Amino acid sequence: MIIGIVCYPTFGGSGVVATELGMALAKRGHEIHFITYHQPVRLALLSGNIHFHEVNVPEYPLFHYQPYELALSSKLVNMVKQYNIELLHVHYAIPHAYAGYMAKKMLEAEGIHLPMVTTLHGTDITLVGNHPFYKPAVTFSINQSDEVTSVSESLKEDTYRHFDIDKEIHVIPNFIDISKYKKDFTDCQREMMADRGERIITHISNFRKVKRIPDVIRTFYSIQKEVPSKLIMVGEGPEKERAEELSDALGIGRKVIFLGNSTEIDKILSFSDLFLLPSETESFGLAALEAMANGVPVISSNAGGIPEVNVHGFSGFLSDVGNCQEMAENAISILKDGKTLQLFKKQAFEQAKKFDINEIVPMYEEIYQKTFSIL
Ligand code: GMT
Repeated sequence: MIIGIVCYPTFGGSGVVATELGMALAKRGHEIHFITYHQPVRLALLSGNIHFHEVNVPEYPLFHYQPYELALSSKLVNMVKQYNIELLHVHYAIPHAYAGYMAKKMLEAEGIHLPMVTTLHGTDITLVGNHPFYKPAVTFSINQSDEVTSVSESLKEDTYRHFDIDKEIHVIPNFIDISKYKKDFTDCQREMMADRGERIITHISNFRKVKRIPDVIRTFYSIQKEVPSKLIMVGEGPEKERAEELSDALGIGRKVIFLGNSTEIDKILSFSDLFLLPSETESFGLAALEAMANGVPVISSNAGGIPEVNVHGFSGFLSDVGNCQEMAENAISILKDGKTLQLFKKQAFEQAKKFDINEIVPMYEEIYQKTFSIL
């Protein structure tokens, strides 16, 4: 199949999933065209089946807001015609499903049929898309998609609850390539981050409010009182400065390492002992799955789709949002002795295996086929 993929090219989960999916589909023989405003951060262009087309938005002083949707839908039309793209898969409803629908209609006027699959990722439904300024457009473009998928049951339910949707939503969970996860780190990499005898606790996110970054710091504050440890904070975002201030105020500034955005997530996770994800809402929690695939148990909130990924008492523990005390107690119960930690590491990896790419990618292929069969 010749497939156009539209996504955010950033470090965010939806862009990561779209990129990994595109690369996996290319390996399975499909021709993939990424159409977005930058080359996606995880994209390896070392395959003949992968193409990248940049969307440029010319600046014009009359425009207070530059019209990205317009540029994207025009680019989609041009790329579909130039490369005979047979299907469009858009990740994140805003504005991708809307721009995709416009492209579809423009092509229809020229006698070209372009099926469109929309994948909902979370904040496009639970936070941003819900805003009255966006809601009618989001509802319309979901309903006009040929097929709709969501990354968890929880997100599917949220979508039906918040929007007037008359389409079936198929749940296709996020995935990892389990064959990539081998413990090949050396002690020297670990020792750059922590002293011998210290546990390494990690958090990775976009540092938005929804991630409850102060809860990460507070939970770690209680953990390090009982278990010698370091906290590695990976990512950039609006809450980062506040987190640095809070660490200093609690007197643990030297134990909290802020690394910024990283393209070496797996390396960092491979020498981590525990992952913290206390989010307010989370449709799936891809970062938690990536941690588990690296054999890292997860201490998380029980919000949204996280319980579909992290199993309480097996791959880690879940608590109510904001219950930092319980999160810290659960973390200490895993970290306090080597035997328990090894058991949870093994179990985290076992749980991650259920989300192997080989199980999940065929589900998308099936959805793609469905869009052709209803022609
Ligand atoms: O909030 C983020 O982490 C970024 C956001 C995105 O759209 O890139 O992530 C959402 O999609 C991810 C991939 O499907 C999910 O794993 C995240 O849970 C989801 N974030 C939220 O629901 C807050």
